[in-house]
Amino acid sequence: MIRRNFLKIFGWSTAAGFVGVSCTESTKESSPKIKAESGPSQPIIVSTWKHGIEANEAAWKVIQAGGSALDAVEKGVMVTESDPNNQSVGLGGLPDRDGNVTLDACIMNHKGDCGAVAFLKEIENPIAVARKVMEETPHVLLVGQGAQEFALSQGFEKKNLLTDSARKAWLEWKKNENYVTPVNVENHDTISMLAIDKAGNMSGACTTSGLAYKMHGRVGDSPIIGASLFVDNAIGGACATGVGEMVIRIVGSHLVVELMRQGYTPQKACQLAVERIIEKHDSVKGKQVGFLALNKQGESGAYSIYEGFNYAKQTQESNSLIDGVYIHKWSD
Ligand code: SD4
Repeated sequence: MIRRNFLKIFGWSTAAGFVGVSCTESTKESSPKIKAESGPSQPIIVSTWKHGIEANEAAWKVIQAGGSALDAVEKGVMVTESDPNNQSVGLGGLPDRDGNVTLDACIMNHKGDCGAVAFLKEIENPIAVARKVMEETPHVLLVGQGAQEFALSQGFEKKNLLTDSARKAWLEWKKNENYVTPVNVENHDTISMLAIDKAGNMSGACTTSGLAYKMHGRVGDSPIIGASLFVDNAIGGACATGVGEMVIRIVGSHLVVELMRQGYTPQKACQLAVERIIEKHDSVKGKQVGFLALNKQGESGAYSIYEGFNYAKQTQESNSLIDGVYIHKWSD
């Protein structure tokens, strides 16, 4: 109904080195010639970083109650967005160099529908706005003021997202103000989540406050479908975390899904995408990127440039943290 009104208002009738850590998940390679099949699978959720454990719990409840993967990923990552203690996502996110908290998010369902917001200010749950973009507009991506106006029109409320501790950290950074955005475990823990529901459908979501102390107006990979997130319900899904610029340059998550389509395991597909990044950059020194992938058979894998990347995996049996495989140690 809202969508119909929207279309009416706007007069549109149609929608437009070495491997340091071993990982037990899906390390075997399959022939790249064999196409992945979409078969019935058990519900499963994977999400980036330790905070994924809590997010998975919320998402799992949705799925256990018979909800869709789309509802699950949205509700799941909202937990992280609303956590004031998390300094990389939503409320409490570290600001840009001028002290503004600006948020990026995207969501994609099993039909390939997708929605995203970028450079969004003062809205606690950008993922929910991204879903509204997907469902209530003929567009995929809204940014900045337009995204905020849209959110307000949908009933979202403005809120100051700069917490005292994020402000303190920013003021501390300002003392030696120089445009370096260190990328380590402290400032790059975007949450990306992939889920398969009881019907066997997959959806994904990604949400972040972006790199800490970024330039005002900078947008990373997180709201870019294909870069931070891609889902193909016939094959599987992939998502990314780390330096967005490097992910965008290779359209990373789409690449991972296409590699799975060619028959690579999620683990190997993530590895090949990381290797592509390394190949395409003169240097990746000190810059982290990690990919996480889940195929329709419920196999998962993760791979990153540097050590430290992990993901939370929720199944019927457990919700546990799994170390990804990496190429470099931070001390390299
Ligand atoms: C960005 N990819 O804005 C995000 C930051 C991030 O894990 O992931 N961090 O570039």
